[in-house]
Amino acid sequence: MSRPEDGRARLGGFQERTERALEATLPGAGEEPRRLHEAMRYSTLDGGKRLRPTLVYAVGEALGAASETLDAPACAVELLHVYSLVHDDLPAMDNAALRRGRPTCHRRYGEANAILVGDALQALAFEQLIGATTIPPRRRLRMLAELAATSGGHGLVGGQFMDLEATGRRIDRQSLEDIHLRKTGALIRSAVLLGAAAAPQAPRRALKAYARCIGLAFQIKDDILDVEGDIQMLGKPSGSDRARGLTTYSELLGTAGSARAAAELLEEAHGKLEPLGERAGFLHWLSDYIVNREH
Ligand code: GRG
Repeated sequence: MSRPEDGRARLGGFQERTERALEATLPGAGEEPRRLHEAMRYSTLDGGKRLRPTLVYAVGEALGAASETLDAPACAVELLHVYSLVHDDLPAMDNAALRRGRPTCHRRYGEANAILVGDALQALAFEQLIGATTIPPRRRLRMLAELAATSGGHGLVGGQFMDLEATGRRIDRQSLEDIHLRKTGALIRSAVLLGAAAAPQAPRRALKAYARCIGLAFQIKDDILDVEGDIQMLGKPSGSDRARGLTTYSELLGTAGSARAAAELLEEAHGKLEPLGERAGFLHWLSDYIVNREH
């Protein structure tokens, strides 16, 4: 992508498309039980950078997938992400007060309701894919298998479990990487692989390696922002990871060392996109954006 403004415009386009697709997917606020559906909409709509759905669209389009087959996987990944945020913010986990610049779901709707909101969002993610009949059944099954693996004990839930066990203990870089590859990394991998699964052919091995690099780089940047960012930009207070006693990249490598590690992973990520050639223009731009973002 030659001009930065072209990248921004495409990101904006995918963000708007995601918003429309989510709006069409979520139950209406007037549907019973109303408060549950209102809370699901509150947590999901009108917020967030939509990086994961954008990755679905970007990978799918680069590989020639029909654009109407990408809305369902893009929504599914974002719904799973929002579920993980709602549950991660709960008092038993992060006990966070703010998310995306607003009170967290449990602060606004109560703890028990927020647990149910997360559960319902997770189920909706799978329903989305099951009902996406424009995607041939074999490809849909592949997407469902990937999303299920991302959700379970070897993915988000396992990573969160390990994270809780490591709270208050200093862990080494290898263990930290292991946790983040299951949490943040797994969702980003799903986004990339669901986009790939929508296409007739995909260089899956290169894309998996790309997703690994960009997932880790995303997390390292998240840790840097947790030290350097401010509440206005982040939509939540900074310093929350350290306050919870979690080991962070910034703590292990220092801010300059973390920035170097992120830059190395970014360079590696660019290299992994080589098999896509010129079709990967926007993915290159998006990779830079993920690592250089300010929130
Ligand atoms: C299953 C409870 C449970 C948790 C799963 C992925 C995960 C584990 C928790 C997410 C919580 C979290 C804050 C992780 C740190 C990195 C991260 C995913 C930050 C938020 O992602 P952004 O910056 O957020 O893309 P927006 O709001 O832009 O979508």
